[in-house]
Amino acid sequence: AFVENLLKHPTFLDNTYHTKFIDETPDLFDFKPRRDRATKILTYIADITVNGHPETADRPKPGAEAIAPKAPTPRTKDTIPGTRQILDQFGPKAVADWMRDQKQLLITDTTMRDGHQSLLATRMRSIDMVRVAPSYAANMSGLFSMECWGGATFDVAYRFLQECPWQRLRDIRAKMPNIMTQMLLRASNGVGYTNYPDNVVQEFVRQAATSGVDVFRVFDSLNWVENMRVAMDAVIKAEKVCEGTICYTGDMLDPDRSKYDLKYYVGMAKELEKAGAHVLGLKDMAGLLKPQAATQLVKTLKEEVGLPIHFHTHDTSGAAIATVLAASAAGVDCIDAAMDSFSGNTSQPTLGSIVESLRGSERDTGLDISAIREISNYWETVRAHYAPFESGLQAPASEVYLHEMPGGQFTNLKAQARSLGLEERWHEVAQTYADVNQMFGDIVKVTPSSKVVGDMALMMVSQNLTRAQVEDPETDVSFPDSVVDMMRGNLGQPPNGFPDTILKKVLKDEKPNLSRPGKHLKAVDLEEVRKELSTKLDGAEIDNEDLNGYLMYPKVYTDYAQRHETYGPVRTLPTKTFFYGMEPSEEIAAEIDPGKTLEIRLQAVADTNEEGEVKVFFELNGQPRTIRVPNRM
Ligand code: BTN
Ligand code: 3PY
Ligand code: ZN
Repeated sequence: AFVENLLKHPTFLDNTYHTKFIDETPDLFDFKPRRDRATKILTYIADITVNGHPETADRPKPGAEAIAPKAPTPRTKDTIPGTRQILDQFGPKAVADWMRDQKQLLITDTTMRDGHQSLLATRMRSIDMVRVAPSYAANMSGLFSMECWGGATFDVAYRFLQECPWQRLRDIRAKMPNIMTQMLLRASNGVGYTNYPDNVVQEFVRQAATSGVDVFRVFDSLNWVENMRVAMDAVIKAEKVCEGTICYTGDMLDPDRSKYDLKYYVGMAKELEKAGAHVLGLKDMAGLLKPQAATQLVKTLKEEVGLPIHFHTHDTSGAAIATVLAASAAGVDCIDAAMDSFSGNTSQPTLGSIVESLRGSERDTGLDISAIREISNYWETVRAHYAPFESGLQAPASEVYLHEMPGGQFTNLKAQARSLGLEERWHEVAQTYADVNQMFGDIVKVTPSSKVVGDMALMMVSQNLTRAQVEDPETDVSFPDSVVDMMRGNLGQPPNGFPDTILKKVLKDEKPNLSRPGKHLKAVDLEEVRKELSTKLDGAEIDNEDLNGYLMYPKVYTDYAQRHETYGPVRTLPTKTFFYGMEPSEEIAAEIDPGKTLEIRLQAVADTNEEGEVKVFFELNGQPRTIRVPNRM
């Protein structure tokens, strides 16, 4: 068995065998049958080639425009100093001072996070991001930051893309050493959908900072500053940029909706400043801030609060660029935009168009439009590979001012409605979403509170329930778990709490918990959990990144880890291969370690035998290899 293990060991197969190899490679003495990474990857390709990928079945296929993406040539090999160097050399307060001193409008590129979260159900794979990172570093070094982590990307990476989100972060960071990376952190909800114990949030932030996050946009889904402090303090402790964030909702200028008026936002901004934020984030997750309101809000916040302001919006209405330009004229320091081919509709407004709109003005961004076009062309080719995840949304719409759904939720909820057979009743879902919001007391709707409102709206439409019926003490209603959880206080409290009518109806005699959820959650014994996870995974070594993945998402993480054991580093496969497998005579390359590349050619696929298995014939680095997989079709 030893010799067999030795001969099959990837290092041996790849001719990098050397005399110290046996001493340094104790797994040769582990006689459990263990397959090398090349075999694992071939197994994955064979399986997808024969059975298809479950996520792309019955979805539109990429067209002829889905050619292999080629990143623009970096215009220099030198590292041009950027915002990252300011942070590393002088710290987060210096970044904030620098922001305030700039005349030009600063820009964060959201393509690698919110752009694909809002347009492609968060399905963009790391390889498509990492490949273009050197082009950004060389050709777009004037960007303020690159949003590339957090929000929904964390669990989607494990859950659907079979890749490690931490590795994505490290790889982008390594190839883009001059632009600050940015993440979206849901405060006490981490990158999950519920509040975590304080020490889990602290440990997550520490690890994210260690693995490469520079700017943390911290928000709470009910705008409760009290529930943001643990996360904000952890960012400050890690000496990274803490962007304490206000979520914008409703319509500040509507006298009938005075709950979220100018005074409310100024008050919250002051609280965030006191809590130690370096930058004030203004997060308009649904794209509700109108140009006139932006002028007033930004002007007032600049006067009343000393922090630089970073504005984020979505173009669901089609009016986002007008709002960005109004905010710019009112003195906002930084804004978010997506590269042109990943912009518009539920995503961010168009980066190149903002740059062009400001050209020659006082707030000229100084970014190179030809570099932007090249990078946007790259993203266009990337996007073509994700056709199965396109939402089919045809046009922007003012209906967003009615339903107020966040850009990241809109297409998701639409897909959920479709799967419940409610597709033709979508506008009813939108109206019901608005009704639920009022029933809950007019709350901020952003992950995870937006999911609760969405769950309730879908339940009501599918059961033909009106708001009046739900509120009627005489009608029996069975509420979604997420609604019960939120009414119990497990996401914290909105301004003035939840209305009594809905609380009584959902909780009956149970008393809600009105204090910060983290106060009641017991600290987790991290080393105990590490042992528990290791045991679950047959004694595997658990590093801090793995531990943090498991703490956020126990089942999603272990499922990922088990599939990783079977399929190996499939993140290195081209996106087309990952979702569709290979065709006979096709050749691809997968770089499984720096400088270590597998050249894979699919020779042929045999017929299914009597045991229901299919033999798939490959050439791996010129050597024939046969893989057998079950035919599950
Ligand atoms: C998932 O959707 O469950 C994650 C993607 C990886 C699933 C792999 S793909 C090959 C094999 N066939 C399946 O149906 N699931 C696994
Ligand atoms: C997220 O939390 O994922 C969001 O994008 C909220 O806007
Ligand atoms: Zn957003």
